[in-house]
Amino acid sequence: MTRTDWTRDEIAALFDLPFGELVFRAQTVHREHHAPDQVQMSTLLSIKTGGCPEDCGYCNQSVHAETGLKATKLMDVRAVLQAAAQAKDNGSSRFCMGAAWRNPKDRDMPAIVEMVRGVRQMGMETCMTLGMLTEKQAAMLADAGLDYYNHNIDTSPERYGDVITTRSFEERLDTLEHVREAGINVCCGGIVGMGETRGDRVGFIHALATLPRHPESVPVNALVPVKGTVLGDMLADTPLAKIDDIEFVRTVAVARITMPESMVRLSAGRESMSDSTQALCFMAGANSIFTGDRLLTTGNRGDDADAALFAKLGLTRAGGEAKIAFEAAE
Ligand code: SAM
Ligand code: DTB
Ligand code: SF4
Repeated sequence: MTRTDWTRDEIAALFDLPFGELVFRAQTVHREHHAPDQVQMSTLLSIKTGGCPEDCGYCNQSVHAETGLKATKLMDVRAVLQAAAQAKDNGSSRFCMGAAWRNPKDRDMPAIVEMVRGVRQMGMETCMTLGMLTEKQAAMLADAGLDYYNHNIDTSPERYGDVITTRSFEERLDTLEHVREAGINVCCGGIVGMGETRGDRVGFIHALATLPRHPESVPVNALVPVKGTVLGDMLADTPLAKIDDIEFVRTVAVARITMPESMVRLSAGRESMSDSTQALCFMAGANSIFTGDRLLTTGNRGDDADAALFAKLGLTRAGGEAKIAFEAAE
């Protein structure tokens, strides 16, 4: 039985283990539930960029950030499907569409539903991240065949109000419940490296690992510091607040041990992460990444660099049928 009754003390004790012991345990759990050499690949597309009324301190798409990012309208369905076809061609098995919204408006839903249907018809898994959802909107997405909904808790419940003031941690949980009840797979994780304490990282993993059912997918992002955002500027002024690589790997390992069946995704922040740190993350149980040279609005490592890394580590792509550049690098 998968445990959902982890205590904060147990999670703190995992974080405290000698590094070798922690990674060994994470790798052992990983092998019991997943193929150790397989990594699932998802591709992101920002279908509606910028101009978001929320004040998430890490995000360059917030109207409260001074980043000069140009706001756009919701993309055309056809253009979205073209981008999905390209992602499939590049070997990705899941297409994740993100919108800079507090929540979708009902008038946006028909286009969103068409995007889900179209991407599914191409034989790819679909994921959407659109902000808060009502029960009705979640049911509409489920009806359209949406496979995953991404909605992050981002940090510990105690820290949440320091990072975002325009919504509450509880509202996040409400949407997650609507998504679950609609029968859509849950993708939920957060960001480390926002100047939080070890205790916050414990609280963050604890909140995920004690959900009534673990998210099928847990993205662990390292903050991408963007100038003009509260947290990007904070990090530029206090470089020591940057998360230590080993502490990042510890967070991945504790996520793997406490949520054995979930896919743990090494998400934002890979562009500035060394090959060695990423290799440690894969050893610690990460088994999914975002492909391509763009996340939503910021850079990602790109397929060539990933192909070289996978060849070096002997990792293979899980799922998806398309041809892939990864084989070319071998
Ligand atoms: N607006 C929707 C929402 O917030 O739920 C969906 C899009 S939002 C950009 C998706 C997630 O991206 C956030 O929850 C956060 O975890 C992550 N994210 C945003 N900006 C980031 C950054 N600068 N560094 C790392 N992760 C980031
Ligand atoms: C998640 O946890 N990370 C992805 C996805 N879910 C939507 C987004 C990362 C965004 C990084 C900043 C950007 O590129 O805009
Ligand atoms: Fe808006 Fe999402 Fe960015 Fe927050 S993370 S400002 S909700 S786009």
